[in-house]
Amino acid sequence: MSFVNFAKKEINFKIVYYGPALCGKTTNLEVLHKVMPDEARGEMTMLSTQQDRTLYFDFLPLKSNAIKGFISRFQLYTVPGQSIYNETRRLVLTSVDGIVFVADSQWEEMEHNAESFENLQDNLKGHRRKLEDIPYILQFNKRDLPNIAPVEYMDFMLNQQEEKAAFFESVASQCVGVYEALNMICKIVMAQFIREHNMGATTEAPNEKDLAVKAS
Ligand SMILES: Nc1nc2c(ncn2[C@@H]2O[C@H](COP(=O)(O)OP(=O)(O)OP(=O)(O)O)[C@@H](O)[C@H]2O)c(=O)[nH]1
Ligand SMILES: [Mg+2]
Repeated sequence: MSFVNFAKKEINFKIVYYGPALCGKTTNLEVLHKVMPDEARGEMTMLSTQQDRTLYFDFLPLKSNAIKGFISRFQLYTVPGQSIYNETRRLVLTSVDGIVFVADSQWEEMEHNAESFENLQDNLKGHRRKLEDIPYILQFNKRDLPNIAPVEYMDFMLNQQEEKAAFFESVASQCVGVYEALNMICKIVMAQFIREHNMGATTEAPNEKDLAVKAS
């Protein structure tokens, strides 16, 4: 859950990139780390196997001034997608404030996407939480590949909650759609924070200037 340090005027938000194995979660954080200016980003931490598969999680801290009078720190995490690491995935979801569900757009991955989405909901239950109570968005990745499902199909497959989530198309390896997805989840997470803390209209949606991202 978001952590506020009133003395330091800091708010910490935890965002988790979730999704099936090899869908591009780590790539999202890597490209964000590349495009963020030094003053907005911290060190990226990765713990991976020799094949670059995430073993525990990847971590990228970002800083923004989007809530006036406060420094907002967004802690971006990924989970390991391989099915054997479910306990780790469950742990990484502890106190999550917002989720980017990254789906692989290739037809042959549709089943894995659906399984991972269900796995996300199961793991949240382990924390006595429900997906519909947590800000989340969908990111349909690998749109550059030839054998991909139409977005309408993916939306139909994954977006059946009563309150539909926003979705984004992306090519994470080329930094296409990555920033837009991050911007949206930050915006929704902060809006929820402001509602819950009765802070009134102290903020506007974070935009590229707020997050101090330079166009790459
Ligand atoms: N063509 C294409 N390849 C991509 C895209 N995004 C990521 N990849 C590639 O997909 C592979 C897996 O990407 P990762 O980011 O490591 O995937 P992951 O979801 O972190 O995988 P796990 O850590 O095993 O769960 C890498 O070779 C990436 O370069 C994309 O949009 N298009
Ligand atoms: Mg990874």
